Amino acid sequence: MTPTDQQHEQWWRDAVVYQVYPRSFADADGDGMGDLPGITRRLEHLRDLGVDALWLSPFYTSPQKDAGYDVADYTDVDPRFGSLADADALITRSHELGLKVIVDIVPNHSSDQHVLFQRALAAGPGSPERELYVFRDGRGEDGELPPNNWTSIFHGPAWTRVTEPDGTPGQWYLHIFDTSQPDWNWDHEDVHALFRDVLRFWLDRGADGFRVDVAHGMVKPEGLPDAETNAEGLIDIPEGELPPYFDNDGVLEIYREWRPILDAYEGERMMVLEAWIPEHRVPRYIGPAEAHQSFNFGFLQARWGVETLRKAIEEPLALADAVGAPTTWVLSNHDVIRHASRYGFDADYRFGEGLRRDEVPDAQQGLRRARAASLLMLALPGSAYLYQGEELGLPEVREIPDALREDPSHHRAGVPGRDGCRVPIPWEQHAPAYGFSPSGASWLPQPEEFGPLSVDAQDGVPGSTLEMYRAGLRLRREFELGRSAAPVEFPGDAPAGVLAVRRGELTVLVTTGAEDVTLPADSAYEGAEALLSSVAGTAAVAPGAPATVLPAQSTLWLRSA
Ligand code: TEU
Repeated sequence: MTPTDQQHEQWWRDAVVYQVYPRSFADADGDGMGDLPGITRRLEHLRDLGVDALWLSPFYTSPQKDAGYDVADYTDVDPRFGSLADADALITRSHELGLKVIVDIVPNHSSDQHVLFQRALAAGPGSPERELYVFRDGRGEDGELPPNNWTSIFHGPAWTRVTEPDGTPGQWYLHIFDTSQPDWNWDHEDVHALFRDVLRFWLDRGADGFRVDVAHGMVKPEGLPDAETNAEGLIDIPEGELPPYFDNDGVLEIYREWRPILDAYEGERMMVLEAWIPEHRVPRYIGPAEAHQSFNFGFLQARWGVETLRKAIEEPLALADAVGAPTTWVLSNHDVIRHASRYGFDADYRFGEGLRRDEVPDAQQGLRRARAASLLMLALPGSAYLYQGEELGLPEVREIPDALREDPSHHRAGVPGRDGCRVPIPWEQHAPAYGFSPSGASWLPQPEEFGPLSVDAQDGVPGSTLEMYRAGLRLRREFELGRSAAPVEFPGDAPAGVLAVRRGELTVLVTTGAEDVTLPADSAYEGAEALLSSVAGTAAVAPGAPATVLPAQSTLWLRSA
C-alpha cells in the first residue's frame, strides 16, 4: 500500500462527523428525554445530510448530574436512553447506512455513584479503595481546609470534604468539574486497566472511534502544587496558560497505551481528543503512536473578520502539516453558545456558559454569518465536526426557566450555563414537541422560533440552511475538499473586507462587511461559475451565473472560468 492509498483508507482524515446529543435528538418512548431507539429511527437524516460519521455524547449509566458526563458504569446504557441491545442496533443500522460511529469516553472522572467511588468512601482513609481516586487530608489544624487552592471548571473549589464511615469530618476528594464527578487517580495501574477494558468493550461492539473527554486532564502534577495567585490571593492563570491539573506530560503516555489497542482492531478505529489547550500544544498529542486527531477550537473562538478568520485557518493548518495529520474544524458543540447566536454579537464575543436573559444577539446577523462561516468551514481540508441542529440554523435558546436548567455551572455559580444549546431539536413543524417526542414532552421547552426551522419545513426548500448544508457536503465530496491534495491558498487580489481562499479550481469568497461587494469587471473571478452561496435568492449567485455581486456577510463557492 502506498502512503496515499493508506491515507485514503483513513476515513477520519476528512470525515464530516455529526455530533448527536442523545437526550435532545429524538425521543422514541415519549418521556421527553431523547433515547437510542429515537436516534436509530432518525439516522436517515444524517445519511441524507451527507455526513460520514456520528459521534454520540455519553449514553452510559449515569445520574445525569452533568448530562451524562458523570458516568456510573462505562459499559452499560442508562435506562433513560435504552439498553445495550439498543446501542447494538444503533451501531448496526449506522453501519448499514454507511455511517461510522464514534462514542464518547470520559476518563478524567467518574460519577460519584460509580461503584468504585462508593467503595472508596466506605473503605475509609488509607484504604487501597481510596487510591483509585484523589483523596487527601485537608490542611489546617483539623484538616478543615482543602488540600490545595485548585478551583473547579464549574466554579467554586475543586475539593469536597467527605464524612467518614464513623461519622467524623474526613478527607477531601478532587473534582475538577462538579462535586458529583470525582477525578480518577491515573497513577494507579487499576485505573489504566479499567479503561483499557472499556475501550475494548466498545470496540468489540463495533465502535469506530472515541471522542476523549477532557483529554488534557487525567494526570495531575506530582505533589498537587497550588496554582499561582495574584496579589489579592486569587488564582491567576495568565492568558494562554492552563491550571496545573491540565496538559501534564504523563497524559501522552495514556494515548501511547491506547493506540495499539485501537490499531489491533480491523478498520481504522480512531480517537479524537477534546483538549481545550493552547494551539501550539496540540501537535504533541497527535501522531502514529498517539491520538489520530484533536478538536481545533481556535476557529470557533475566532472573531468575525478577514484577518481573524485567516489566522484561525492558517495556524492550525501549519501545525497539522508539521505532524502530518489533518486538522479538524468545529463551530458548535454542546458546551458553547450556538454559532447562529454567537455571531449575532460584535463587541461582546463570548462562547461559554450560555446567554444571559439581558444579552440579545442580533439573530439575523447571527444566522447570516453562521451560514457563511459554515460554508467556509466545509471548504477546508481535514475533518469537520457538526453539532446537531446547526444544519437547521438553530439559535441558542435564551429563555429557559432557571428551575429547568441542568448545567452544574448554573447550580454552582448562577451563570446561565450550557442548556441553551441543548434544547431538543425540531423535526416536524406541526407535530407535538416539533416531532422530537410522540407525547409532546421535552426535557427543556422548545421555543416557538424552532417551528419554522424544523427539518420538514426546510427539506427541499431552496436556500434553507438545511439545503445549504446538504449542497455544501455534496460539493465537498465531489471536489474532495476534505483531502489536502489541493493546498489552501489565500489569493492576494481579494477586494477589501473579503477573505478569499483557493482550493484548486474552487475559490471561496467570504464577505465580512455589512455591505454587498461588487467585483470589479476585470477581477480574477469574472466569468467564474457560482456553485453555492450562503445567501439564497441573489440572482448573481444563482448556480451557473457569472459572479459579480457578493452579498454582505456571505460565502460564495466559485469554480474558476
Ligand atoms: O468539557 C470539558 C471542558 O473543559 C468544557 O466543558 C468547558 O470548559 C466547559 O464547557 C465550560 O463551561 C467536557 C464536556 O464536553 C462537557 O460537557 C463536560 O461537562 C465536561 O467535559 C466534564 O465532563
